[in-house]
Amino acid sequence: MSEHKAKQIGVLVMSYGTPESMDDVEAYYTHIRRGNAPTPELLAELKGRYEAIVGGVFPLRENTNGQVAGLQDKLEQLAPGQFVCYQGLKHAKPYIEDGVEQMAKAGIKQAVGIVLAPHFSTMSVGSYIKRAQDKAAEQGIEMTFVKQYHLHPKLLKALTERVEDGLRRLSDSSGGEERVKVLFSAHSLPVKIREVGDPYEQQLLETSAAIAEAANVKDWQFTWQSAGRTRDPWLGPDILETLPVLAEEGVKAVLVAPVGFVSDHLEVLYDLDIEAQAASKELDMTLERIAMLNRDPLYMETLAESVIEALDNRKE
Ligand code: FEC
Repeated sequence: MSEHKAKQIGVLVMSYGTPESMDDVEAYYTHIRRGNAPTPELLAELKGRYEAIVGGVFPLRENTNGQVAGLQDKLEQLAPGQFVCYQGLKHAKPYIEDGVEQMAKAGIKQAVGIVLAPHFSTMSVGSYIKRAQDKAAEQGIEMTFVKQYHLHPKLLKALTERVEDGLRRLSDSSGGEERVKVLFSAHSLPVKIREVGDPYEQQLLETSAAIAEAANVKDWQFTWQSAGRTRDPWLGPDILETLPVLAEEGVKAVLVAPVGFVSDHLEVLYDLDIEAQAASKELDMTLERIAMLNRDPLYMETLAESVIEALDNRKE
């Protein structure tokens, strides 16, 4: 092991993961379902959704790769030679454990973990952290984690700019319609997260309120999306329930801001751009969506500063 590597800090950048090809969808879905293979109907339905987003491409892979590279560049600017990024995915290769193992093989002794999702839930970020922590302990790596960054000023700035831009587009596409509603959204989770005092809902509302204030948006609300296909009750209302209520209230134009997500992927490109878009057309409403962050420089700075801060806090 080189002396240099032993002093470098590993950064485990964790993301949801996506299949590598259509043949991979079954294994991916089985992993999401904790080893239970989906029924043929569920599998066909999921493959259909991937087919619908530009013919079965998996944009999340390229976007995650870009974000990891972008974070590495930004860290290099802020602290030359100090950090080296590794990727660890929740439901696809390279898995979180693979990323930790790669760090160990490279001789890394100290690492910071960060998830490409700004809000903490025991069921989301908490479970990424647990897997990374367990593997790091086994490999003798000392790890610290960024748990959330939902109020980082640069994240809020990037999202506020997108809301302002979305409102301009909406004004053009709806012919200057006055009854405009901004709908902030995020991935739903099972209602049982409330039993453990999970901060997820509160953090999402805080992000939404901060952006609304900065963009001077008076008429907004939060709604859920993309609930899983399980028997558990999920947090609601879902966007597909919210849209008809808004139409009933006379809202004619909606800007969706999926602040719980940071990339273009299935839950945005299908659930919003295809499904919610079709629902709004049925209701005679205009719907626009804010652009996703992907490799936005302000998002890269948010991640880099959060990593450095987590490391500094640990040293104190
Ligand atoms: O583009 C892609 O290929 C992947 C898009 C994708 C993202 C994503 C993010 C989150 N999920 C979260 C929670 C759950 C829970 C279940 C669940 C199920 C699915 C299924 C697909 C899927 N999720 Fe996902 N999620 C993405 C895709 N998710 C596909 C399976 C089919 C379906 O139900 O639609 C339910 C698991 C179970 O069966 O018990 C819970 C959360 C996030 C946002 C935070 C994060 O990125 O980690 C929370 C992107």
